Amino acid sequence: MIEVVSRQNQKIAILGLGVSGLASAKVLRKSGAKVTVWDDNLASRDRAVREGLDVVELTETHISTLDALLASPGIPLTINRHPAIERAKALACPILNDIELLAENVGETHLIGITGTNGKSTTTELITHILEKNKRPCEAGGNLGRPVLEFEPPKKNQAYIIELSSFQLELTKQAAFDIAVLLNIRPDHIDRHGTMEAYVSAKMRIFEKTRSGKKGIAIIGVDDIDSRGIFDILKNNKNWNVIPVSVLRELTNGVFVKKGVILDASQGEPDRICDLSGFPNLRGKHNHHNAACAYLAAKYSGVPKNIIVNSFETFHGLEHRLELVTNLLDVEVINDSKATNIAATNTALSCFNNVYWIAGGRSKGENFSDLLPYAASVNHAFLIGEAAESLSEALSPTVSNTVCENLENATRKAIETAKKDPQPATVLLSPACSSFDQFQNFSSRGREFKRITRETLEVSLD
Ligand code: UMA
Ligand code: ADP
Repeated sequence: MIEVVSRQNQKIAILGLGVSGLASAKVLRKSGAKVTVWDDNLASRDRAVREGLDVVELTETHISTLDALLASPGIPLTINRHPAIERAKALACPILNDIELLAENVGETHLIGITGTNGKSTTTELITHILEKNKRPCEAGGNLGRPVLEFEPPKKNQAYIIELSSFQLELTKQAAFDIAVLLNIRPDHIDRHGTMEAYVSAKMRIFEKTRSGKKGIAIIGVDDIDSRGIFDILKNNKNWNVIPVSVLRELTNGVFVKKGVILDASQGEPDRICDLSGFPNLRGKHNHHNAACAYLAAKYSGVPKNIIVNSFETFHGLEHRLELVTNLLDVEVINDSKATNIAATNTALSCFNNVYWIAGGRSKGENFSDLLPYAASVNHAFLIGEAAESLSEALSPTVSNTVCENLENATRKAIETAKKDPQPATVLLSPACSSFDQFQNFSSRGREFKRITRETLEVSLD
């Protein structure tokens, strides 16, 4: 656990008692702050009372006594702004998050931040894997799932590798990352930020600060228009050494991937780093992009080239990201439950042929017709959740589809139909939507998909 000495004796209230809020409450209390907590959900408040936390409603009177209000990432700050945030702003009470507290308390510890619409978790895990292979003490977390204040205190040569969502970056103002990676920006979370511009400017906050007297390393994917725009703004900034990355074109001043080979032209003539095509868990252009960014983060963390390349080979893919569930009876089943936006699903649709596709859930306000250019591989779509009807409307008549009640029906139907297909087929769960209408999160949706798949296939094999 991190010791938050910077806030000793301060009065801090925590809003939201999910994993990050609870961790913050415990760490702050242990570090000598005077902590109160609040959650809009009664069961969460009851649990907090059982844990001995001081539950106090965030009234104007209470907020006016505080040194700071710590907001969990899920608390809306702009669109449908939470009333306690409104009150804190009106009373000029500082609003912060756990990333700021970490940065305040770990001195010069090597901090690598990773953001982007898609590929954050994969790249965070990949960088961690490479640094660990180089025997560097590493802690990985943030949006990845582990709250950053649960990290072990910094050891000698420590690296913290932090996945950062736009929700977290909205409140990240003082934290300075030695290496900041922006993978890509595609429409996502418009329901939270209101506009694409607001989402892009939250992402850009990763480059807000650098260490005093030291240039930061900014690694920026330049294959989409918004990231390219940020690259153009930052490239002449004297506080950053800015390195572009592309999988779509050759670069004279950055790192690019050509026919699966990473080439580093960031310091002159292209240096051939390695051929990624043989690495089973880094398949697809999107993973080549993640690997090229991870290569740079590792290079600037002092890892020799041969260790980086060996680590690519031994990297295990992540659960719920194009995860192969089974390959039986000429039907390959893929769990891509983490594809919660259109760009991620389009990546998945481009990787397979003859697809029986399961999609839907809660829309994030994107335009579903943006799926059409990538849907040529789809044989039939099985649509679920709140977004099923609007997905059906956007896909019809180009993509034949059926609105199903739930994941169970959709999966059974998709597998049964795929089995009857004389051609090899892929059943793909890649929802292009969040899971929150029917599941607790993308992991429970993915696990449920795998359970139903196994049950359905076992019955067929009997
Ligand atoms: N709550 C309120 N009022 C509200 C909203 C929420 O009281 O208006 C309460 C809920 O009742 C609940 C708690 O807040 O008890 C939940 O807090 P939270 O949503 O911030 O969730 P945590 O469990 O703290 O998890 C957060 C991140 N969640 C979100 O960003 C929504 C996790 O990212 C992250 O892994 C974790 O901190 C550790 O750092 C998840 C996520 O979905 C994976 N991220 C989004 C994404 O990847 O697309 C951004
Ligand atoms: P994040 O943490 O940003 O959500 P993940 O690594 O968990 O990213 O991957 C989420 C989804 O996006 C998966 O479906 C995965 O196949 C896809 N994906 C991964 N990397 C990329 C990328 N660079 N570009 C587009 N899609 C990607």
